[in-house]
Amino acid sequence: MNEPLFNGAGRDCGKPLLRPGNTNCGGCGMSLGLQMLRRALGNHQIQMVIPACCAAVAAGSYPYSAIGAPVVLSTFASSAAVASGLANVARLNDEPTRVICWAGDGGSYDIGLATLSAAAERNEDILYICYDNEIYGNTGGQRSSATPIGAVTTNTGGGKVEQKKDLLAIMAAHGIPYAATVSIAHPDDCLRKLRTALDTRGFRFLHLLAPCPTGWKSEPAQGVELVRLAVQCGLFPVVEIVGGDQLSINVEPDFSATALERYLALQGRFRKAALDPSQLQTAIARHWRGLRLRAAVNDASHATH
Ligand SMILES: Cc1ncc(C[n+]2csc(CCOP(=O)(O)OP(=O)(O)O)c2C)c(N)n1
Ligand code: SF4
Repeated sequence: MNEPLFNGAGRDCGKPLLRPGNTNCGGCGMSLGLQMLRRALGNHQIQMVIPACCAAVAAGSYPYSAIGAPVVLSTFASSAAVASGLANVARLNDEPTRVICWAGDGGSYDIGLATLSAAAERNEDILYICYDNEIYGNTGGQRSSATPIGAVTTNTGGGKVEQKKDLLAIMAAHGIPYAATVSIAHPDDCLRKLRTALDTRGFRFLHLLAPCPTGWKSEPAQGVELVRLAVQCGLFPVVEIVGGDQLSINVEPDFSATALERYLALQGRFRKAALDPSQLQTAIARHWRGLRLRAAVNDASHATH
């Protein structure tokens, strides 16, 4: 049994990273994210660290894991620290293994943020992927700091009052080699970024919007459409940031009010609250002003070199 548990051959080894019969709900965006990751793996051998979350339930207990890779299940607070340890062992043993932290928004935006920030500051050789379903899904759908304004969760009955935290900007502020958002509705851009992140060394951070039919009260078949609408209306910017400050916009939204309205209408979590879409449009416009400024600085610095 010397064969590694997961060793992709070519661009798609055919072995699932998320095996059939797993515990994820039908239509789970995180499942699609894992499938995209498998397609991107190529020849990379991987080890995964997964803190408490829906993906940890899918990983289960060895040898019954539904994840087709070696996985260390960690506490929230330690996941990036555990991944740092694994990455350093791989480095000392001269192994090419890529260490991937696969964590939800609760584990990334909130409970594991201290070690995530510390590992980024040390520029540990980790690929950290936050699949963001905008709630604590595994414990019944409580709010996180990634939950958007207006969304009803099990502890924001009238709709969340606060805006979503901008974790991508926080991670980029560490000056890490690579940070990007990935859209499962834009597979070419998504695969390119996953491969770039796998091939880059040092700390890499990817933020993947992961529709959660259970928490979002949406149709399981509409996850990709929801992400497409979120990108189109500007709610989920598709960008990448190299070296902490070189920001590129990868997909141009059209900021269509119709797309935003349809995005909200397709999800029960927004229907139950009296959300004024103009609150979201104001937040979108403010966020995009900042992104455009940073992208312009990047364009200008390229023009002068
Ligand atoms: C320190 C700590 N607090 C709370 C919990 C209970 N808990 C387990 S999973 C979970 C939700 C995780 O949410 P997220 O990271 O967004 O992943 P998701 O469940 O949505 O996949 C919580 C609160 C825990 N395991 N450890
Ligand atoms: S609760 Fe949401 S994130 Fe968790 S497995 Fe179900 S659909 Fe996926």
